[in-house]
Amino acid sequence: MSPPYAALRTSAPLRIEAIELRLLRLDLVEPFETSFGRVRSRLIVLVKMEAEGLEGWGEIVAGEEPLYSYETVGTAMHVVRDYFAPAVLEAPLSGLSDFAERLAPFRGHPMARAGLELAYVDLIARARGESIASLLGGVQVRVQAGVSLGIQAEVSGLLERIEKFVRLGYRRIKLKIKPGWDVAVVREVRRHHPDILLSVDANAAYTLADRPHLKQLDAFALLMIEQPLEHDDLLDHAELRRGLTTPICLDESIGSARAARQALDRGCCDIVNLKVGRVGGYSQALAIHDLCRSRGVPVWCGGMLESGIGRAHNIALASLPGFTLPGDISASRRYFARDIIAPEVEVGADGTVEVPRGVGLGFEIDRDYVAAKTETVERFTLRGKTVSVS
Ligand code: SMG
Ligand code: MG
Repeated sequence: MSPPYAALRTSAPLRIEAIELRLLRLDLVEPFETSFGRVRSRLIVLVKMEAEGLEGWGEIVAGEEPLYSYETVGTAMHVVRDYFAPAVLEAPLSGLSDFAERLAPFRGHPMARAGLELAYVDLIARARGESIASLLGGVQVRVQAGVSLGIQAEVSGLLERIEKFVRLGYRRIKLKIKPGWDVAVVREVRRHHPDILLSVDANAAYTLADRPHLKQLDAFALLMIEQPLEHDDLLDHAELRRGLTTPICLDESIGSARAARQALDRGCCDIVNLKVGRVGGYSQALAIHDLCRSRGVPVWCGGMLESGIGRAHNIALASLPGFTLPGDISASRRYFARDIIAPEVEVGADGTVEVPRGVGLGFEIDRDYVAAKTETVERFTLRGKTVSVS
């Protein structure tokens, strides 16, 4: 039997007529602090692809600085402008296999690659008159919401925020941790909330030498500890895992389906945080999903503080059957005073988000707001490039 997303692997040839890269800055409703630094606003890179009178939209999730990963807004603009866009524009594309082959000569830059691929998938979905979720073979009509809470100046501030999101119905609370903001903080949170689904994310802030320290987290019935060790490490995670009872989840270390297979084969993790932006797009994300599902490894949908466009793609992906744990999928208003999609993403009182059924992304793009926030647009066609700066 062909997989549900066979229509994505091979689809009717589409000649991409233009690709636009648009930069816009959105302020976060509050700063977000992780073990590697603090973010106050997001410089969003939107990708628009045009073909046959249709538009597809994607987002590149890279940060402004190489902290979460080596990719940045600057490196992504460079590789798309100089390599990926010319390759995509060169000849009609007939599905994700063709797309992957077209970009295969180039190494790395999965976030830049994903931004283009997301726009292409939105385009295919619109050309077929289907939602992205249905094109992917999504089965869940609502997906489970969770919230990721940054490091705070005081534990009291963290407790207030947990209180608020638990009251709003969010199904899982994730705490960012780092040396100096870990065991004691988790102990205090557990004292106030003995029963919530609670996880922690270290963003690679520890080493194997910290094992005795991390072992103390075993006392708090955490759902998982996410990415405790180096961003590109697999094997030390396997070693750490043998000494802990808290399940280990990998995020940064899973950059591809191959990395996922190696991680599962070698016992490096119990759970996978799947981000379509981090792994280079839907082809890789679907392969990782299928692999984890076949091995009984739970998967959940991560987030990169995306605008509504990136988040709409995350929601579509999270509708697949292997996404059994709540994701870093929160309401638009948790991130921005105003989002760039309509309607905005809402979390229901039961802690779930509806998977839109409309064509493509399933959300309208708030074009006035996008235009008001746009800083630059670069447009690429077969004939060349035009740049406009507002
Ligand atoms: O989009 O809700 C979100 C953010 C979730 O914590 C989150 N993301 O390592 O998982 C992670 C971080 C990466 C982004 S830090 C800028
Ligand atoms: Mg993470």
